[in-house]
Amino acid sequence: MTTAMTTAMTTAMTTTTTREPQPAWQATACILCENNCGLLVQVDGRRLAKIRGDKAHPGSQGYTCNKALRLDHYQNGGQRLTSPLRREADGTFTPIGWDTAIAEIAARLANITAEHGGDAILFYGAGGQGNHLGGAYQGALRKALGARYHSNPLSQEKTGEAWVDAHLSGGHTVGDWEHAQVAVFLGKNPWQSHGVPRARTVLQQLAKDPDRTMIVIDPVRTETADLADLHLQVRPGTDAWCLAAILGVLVQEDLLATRWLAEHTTGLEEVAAHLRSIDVGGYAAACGVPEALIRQAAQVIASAESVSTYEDLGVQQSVNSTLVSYLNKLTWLLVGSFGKPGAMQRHSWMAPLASWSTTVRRTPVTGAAMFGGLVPANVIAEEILTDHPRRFRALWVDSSNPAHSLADSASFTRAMAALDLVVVLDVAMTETARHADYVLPTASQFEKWEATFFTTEFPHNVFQLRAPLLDPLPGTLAEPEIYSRMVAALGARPERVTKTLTYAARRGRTAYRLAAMAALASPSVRAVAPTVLYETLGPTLPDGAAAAAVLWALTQRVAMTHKAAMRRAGYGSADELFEAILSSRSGVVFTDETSADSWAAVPHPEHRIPLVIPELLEALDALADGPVRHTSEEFPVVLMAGQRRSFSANTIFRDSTWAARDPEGSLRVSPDDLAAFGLTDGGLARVTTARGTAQARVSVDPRLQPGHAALPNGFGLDVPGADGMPTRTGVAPNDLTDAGHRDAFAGTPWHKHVPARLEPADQGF
Ligand SMILES: Nc1nc2c(c(=O)[nH]1)N[C@H]1C(S)=C(S)[C@@H](COP(=O)(O)OP(=O)(O)OC[C@H]3O[C@@H](n4cnc5c(=O)[nH]c(N)nc54)[C@H](O)[C@@H]3O)O[C@H]1N2
Ligand SMILES: Nc1nc2c(c(=O)[nH]1)N[C@H]1C(S)=C(S)[C@@H](COP(=O)(O)OP(=O)(O)OC[C@H]3O[C@@H](n4cnc5c(=O)[nH]c(N)nc54)[C@H](O)[C@@H]3O)O[C@H]1N2
Ligand code: SF4
Ligand SMILES: [Mo]
Repeated sequence: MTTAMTTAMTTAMTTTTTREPQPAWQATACILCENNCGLLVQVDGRRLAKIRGDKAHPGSQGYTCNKALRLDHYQNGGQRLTSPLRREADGTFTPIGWDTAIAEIAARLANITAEHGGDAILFYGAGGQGNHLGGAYQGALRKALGARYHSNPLSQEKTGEAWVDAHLSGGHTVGDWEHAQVAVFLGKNPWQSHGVPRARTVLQQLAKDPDRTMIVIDPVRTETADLADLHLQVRPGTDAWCLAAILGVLVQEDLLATRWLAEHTTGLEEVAAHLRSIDVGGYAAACGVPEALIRQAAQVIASAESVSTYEDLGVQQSVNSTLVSYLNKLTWLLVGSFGKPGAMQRHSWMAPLASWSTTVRRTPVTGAAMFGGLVPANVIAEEILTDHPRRFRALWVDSSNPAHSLADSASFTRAMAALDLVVVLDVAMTETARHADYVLPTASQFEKWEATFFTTEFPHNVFQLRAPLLDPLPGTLAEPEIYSRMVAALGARPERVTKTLTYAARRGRTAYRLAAMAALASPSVRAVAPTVLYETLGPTLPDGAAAAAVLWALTQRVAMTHKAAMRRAGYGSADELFEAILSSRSGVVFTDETSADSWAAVPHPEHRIPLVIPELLEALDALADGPVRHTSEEFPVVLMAGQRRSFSANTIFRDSTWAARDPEGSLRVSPDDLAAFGLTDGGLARVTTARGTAQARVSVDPRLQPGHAALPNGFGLDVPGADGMPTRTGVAPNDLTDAGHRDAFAGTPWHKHVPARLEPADQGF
């Protein structure tokens, strides 16, 4: 052994023995999309120093995509708020104490309800992609104020689908991706946006398996389309014709699951009558897909043992979106692909994310239908910018950035200015917070107990309660505490019951359950139940997990509504499930479901699915002479304002350096359009729509068809630079969109279909 080697070994040994103990790997989850992949994180000081997938997470099983590894840019990259702020008459913000903030806001809200009623207060948001636990407490504040109007980003995407589902199977449906023989992605690019758990692995498995088929309906040759067996490359906005043609083939070529339909559905004859006359060739031409390919897709779907479909923003934020949801669901219903392995399924919830009802309330001013129980995001500004006596007077925003994410940011900002009171709960000074009267700084999602209610997996539905990785930043509070203080300040805390339940909680869960059931018989207690649980059961929960108190009630609900599935998952009672959630850091399978559960959930007589939705059959007929194009000579290009990419994540990252590639979020154009509009790859373009104009970096993308261009979502944030002045990176997509461009039924936006003009931008722009 040489001296050098001995020295090296001694050094190595010394380093090993004196090395600081490695920080522990702590379990949490990614907060960037609905899959919430389980993560293990090593914290160094206040930094999320090392991040990897958590193999013990029952849903993601160690999987992550590239984005999760950048989460320190969320925790430490943005301009965190550390004090409540009040806007003064001159527009500047004054830091104020929490007690002052809560008292002043409560007094102003009480004045508004006294003068105009609780319906004058609109609540927007209550959780983003990673944080829904706080939202579970917001209901208590809404009820304390008698506020019945609320909304969130689902009203920009899923409400049309929710209404269709409410008619058909009665609730949210999801694909059984691991088992589906045919998987259809409609306006959905899971390679980039996920949605399907462990998406890239599942897509690759589908692509490799010769017995399974993947069909992608997308105008763009996406990464998902690269893996597909059949790519129906529709012209943007023409999916209704494409799906109607597929359905036409199913009926006209006798490809229906006739016996299954007779047994499990009603209304087949009426629906078939509308499909029998469809001019398949004509509709194929309208959507730009070869007729032979449409016929082949129909054959594949009809002969499959099981079909699962996923429709997302490519159709839900485009023309005819509610009709397209209906036609999509008819494709799997008419071939009998519901409630069997590999097919579409109903599923359990820890807490439902919306209401699935065919009885629809309307908004107070414009009378817009509130599918899913939500005020359509696209009408909010109109509901405010009017002298109508029932207009909204106050807006409460939590975990959302509507001044950036709703169509036509300029009109939304004007609407905010017209209100008597705007309160924003956020971790950072956002485009929305900037226009608030009060900004309340919250602890980040890694500084508090958190969870999401994106429990949409079948057959193994997963719920994870995340423990904090770090202490809250001084000056911040978690949302459950803010809601609890607000309810108390409004005088809505039931003092006597709170005392009784505090005492019962100390005596154990059984005593607590009995006392809580008695107390909840009173409507005024029930109204603020979440904050009562937080204040009474909360303090008895281990490790400061008071925010988990609401889960006690939710697990009781699971035990009532999904008892058998909960038992199959290994929990004999609600309390057993609650304890498992509290002690498991990587999440639990809370229900193990079967296709029989799917059928049991169908709420109609004999669990038969009624196929007829009269309004939508009328809309189907209207396609025969409906407008196929919405572009014009002035605005010849269809701009997709908000494409999901490998470095886009809504507006969760405010630090533009998080993106390892394309930090400006370029405007993608087809090679033909590059030439046609005189643009240069890497140069600047001016994008103009009827609503606004913006300048973007051009990147040529052969995946796009001519006449179709794309900007990413989440860009164009106004973040203070080194000099304190706001600097903007990339284009804010909703400077270009029009709130009036929305679905006739659901009011959902046409973000993916914005007629635009592209020109070279000179340096002086
Ligand atoms: N990387 C990343 N992932 C995300 C997010 C993110 O910001 N970044 N956000 C999350 C959120 S909030 C959501 S809701 C999901 C959304 O996930 P997706 O819906 O998958 O995302 P998009 O890229 O908006 O649109 C999907 C596809 O629609 C296609 N499309 C555009 N126009 C049309 C059309 O007329 N017809 C059809 N059939 N397709 C069309 C586009 O080419 C695109 O491939 O992603 C989630 N995941
Ligand atoms: N043009 C166009 N517009 C779109 C879309 C599009 O494709 N094109 N997509 C739409 C879709 S699908 C969606 S989902 C929306 C998303 O848009 P938004 O609803 O605005 O959601 P995010 O951008 O995710 O913003 C989340 C906010 O929560 C804050 N936050 C983070 N952590 C916490 C926390 O712990 N507590 C609190 N209180 N706040 C926190 C963040 O700072 C951020 O301000 O955008 C919609 N708007
Ligand atoms: S798929 Fe990616 S962005 Fe979505 S939760 Fe998992 S790691 Fe995060
Ligand atoms: Mo979304």
